[in-house]
Amino acid sequence: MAGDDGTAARHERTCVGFAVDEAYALPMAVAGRSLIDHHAGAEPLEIVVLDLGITAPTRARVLASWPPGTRVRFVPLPRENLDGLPLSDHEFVLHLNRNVYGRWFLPELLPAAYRRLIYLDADILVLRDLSPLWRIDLGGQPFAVAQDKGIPYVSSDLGVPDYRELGLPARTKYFNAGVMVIDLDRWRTARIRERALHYARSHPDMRFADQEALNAVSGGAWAELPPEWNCPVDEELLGPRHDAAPRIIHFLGPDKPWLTDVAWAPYCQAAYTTYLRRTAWAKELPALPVPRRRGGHQ
Ligand SMILES: [Mn+2]
Repeated sequence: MAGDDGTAARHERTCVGFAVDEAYALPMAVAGRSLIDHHAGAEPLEIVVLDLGITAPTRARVLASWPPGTRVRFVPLPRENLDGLPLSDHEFVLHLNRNVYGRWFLPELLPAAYRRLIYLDADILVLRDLSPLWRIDLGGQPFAVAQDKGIPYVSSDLGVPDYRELGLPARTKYFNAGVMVIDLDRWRTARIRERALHYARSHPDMRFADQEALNAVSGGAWAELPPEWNCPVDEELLGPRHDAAPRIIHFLGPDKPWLTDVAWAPYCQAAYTTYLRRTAWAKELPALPVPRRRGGHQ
């Protein structure tokens, strides 16, 4: 039946989304290249970039970093949308600027044809085919995410300080927002963006920006991804004795592999350099100076 066919076709439409500014175009080019090079699904890969101020030459450089034929769409978000959103002075998030909130706007800026969005931070590397996430069961929840290894519960340090006032049990799991599989209809119906914005504007002392607000408003109502979909990079993971099988590795925190003043372990730098060499930034490092304080957003 035509109706059934239409529904089925819509279910097929999944896109991968990034949300970056000029300074994070380089890591996005690297992350995107690692994603594309592992893509083995039958569905064509479609990438949507929420553009938080990428210049035209840098946009061209991103496109030159990815194989011809990759379907890429840039969607601009005016910065005024992010005015007044809180940034804390906690040491672990001093590198973040307001663009960290940009990802909240991505679901509503996508064409209606898309059913599912796989949001990726730019500070990640994809090491396996992501196609299983196209149809992973979300159990009726608006999104699937992995529990945060460093902030496992809302009651953890850097978790959700107001968890009691929100009626959340102390052991409510806390997730990392760097990899999210989003059911777009449910995200919009649950008004995640509006509720997170309201939370952020009414909690100016928030410690962990977008991630804290998303955890606060979802209150544990999310599907859980196995940890291999969002593995923080540490010695345990990438060292000689690791036995994990990461599908996505995530360079959490203020130290990033594209910053030349960070001394990464050789095996960690090698993983990054493999994909960096396949981009249009391969021959010039460092390509973009990123200030250490408030210079990043992921
Ligand atoms: Mn990140």
